[in-house]
Amino acid sequence: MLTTWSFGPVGNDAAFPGLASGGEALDAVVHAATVFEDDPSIDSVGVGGLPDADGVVTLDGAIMTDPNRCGAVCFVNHFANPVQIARRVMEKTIHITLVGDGAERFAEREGFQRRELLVERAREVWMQWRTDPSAIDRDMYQGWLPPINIEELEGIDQTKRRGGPAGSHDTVGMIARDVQGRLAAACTTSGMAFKVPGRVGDSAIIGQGLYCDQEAGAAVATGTGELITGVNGAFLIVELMRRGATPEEAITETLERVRKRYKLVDEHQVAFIAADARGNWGSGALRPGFRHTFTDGGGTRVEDPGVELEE
Ligand code: SD4
Repeated sequence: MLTTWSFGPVGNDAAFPGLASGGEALDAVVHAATVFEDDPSIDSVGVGGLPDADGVVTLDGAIMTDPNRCGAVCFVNHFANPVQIARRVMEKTIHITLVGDGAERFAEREGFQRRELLVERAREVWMQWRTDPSAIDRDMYQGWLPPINIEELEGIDQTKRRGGPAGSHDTVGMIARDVQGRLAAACTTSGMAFKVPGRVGDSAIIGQGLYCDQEAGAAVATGTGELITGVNGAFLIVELMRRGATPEEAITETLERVRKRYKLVDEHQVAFIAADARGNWGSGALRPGFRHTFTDGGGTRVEDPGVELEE
C-alpha cells in the first residue's frame, strides 16, 4: 500500500492485514480511506476537514480500478465517507459521478448516516481566517492554503519559502496492490481550505486526482488541484507508464509539465504517487515537504519521495 503524506500509517496499518491475507486491493483502499475520513485530527479529509469560505465543509472522493470501474462523489457536506459512497455509485448505478444534493440523497438511500463534519478546531481556524487571513500559520498550511483570488495571487511574496513542510496535512490518496496483482486507487479530500463555495478540485475527477488501469498502472495526486486538473495529472502518469516509463520517470515528466505551464507561487505544491502493473512504484513532488507512506510485508515506512523537482 502506498499513501500520500506522513499520516499514512494510521490507514495503511488498519487496511494492510486484510490485503496481506488475500483481500482485494479495492477493499483495502476503501478501508484505509475510511480510517482517514473518520479521524477528526486530520484536517484535510472527512470529519475535521477545514471548511470553505462560508464555513461549510464539503468533501470529494473517488475510487477506481479500471476505466470501466470507477465512481466519484463531489460536494458532499453531510456524510463523512465519500470514498464508500463513491464505491456505491460505481457498483449500484450506471453513472460515475454524483455531486451535491443528488449525491447526498443517494447516500441517504444507501443507508449512510448523516454526520456533522465541522469540528470545533476547524471552526476556530476558519474564524481566524475570516477575521485576519494573515494571522493563519501559513507555514503549517503551506501547500494547500490557497490564494483565493487573482489579486491575492498577484500579491504573494515570491521570496517566501516554498512547498509544504513534512508535517503538513493534505488530501489522502491511496494505491493498493493485492496478492493477485490487482491494483486499486482512491482519493479523498475536503479540498482547499477556505475555497470559494462550489469549488471542486482534482481529487474526485477521474483522470485528474486519480487514475487506474490494470494494464498500465495507477496514480493519485495531492496538492493544488488547479495545477493538476489542467494537465490531467493522474491520467498522464498512467499513460506514460503504459508507454514504458517507470513510475518515477512518469511523475517527473508530469511535474515538469506543471512547472512549465503554470505561474507557480509559494503556496503551490503538487505531489503524486504511482505504481505500474508490474508492481514497481514511486512518488514525487514539485517541492520539498511531501512524504509518502509505504507498507508491505516488511512493515510501514514514512519516506521522502523519490523525486523533488525544486530545492
Ligand atoms: C484539491 N487536491 O481539492 C485537492 C486538495 C489537496 O492540496 O490535495 N490540496 O485541490
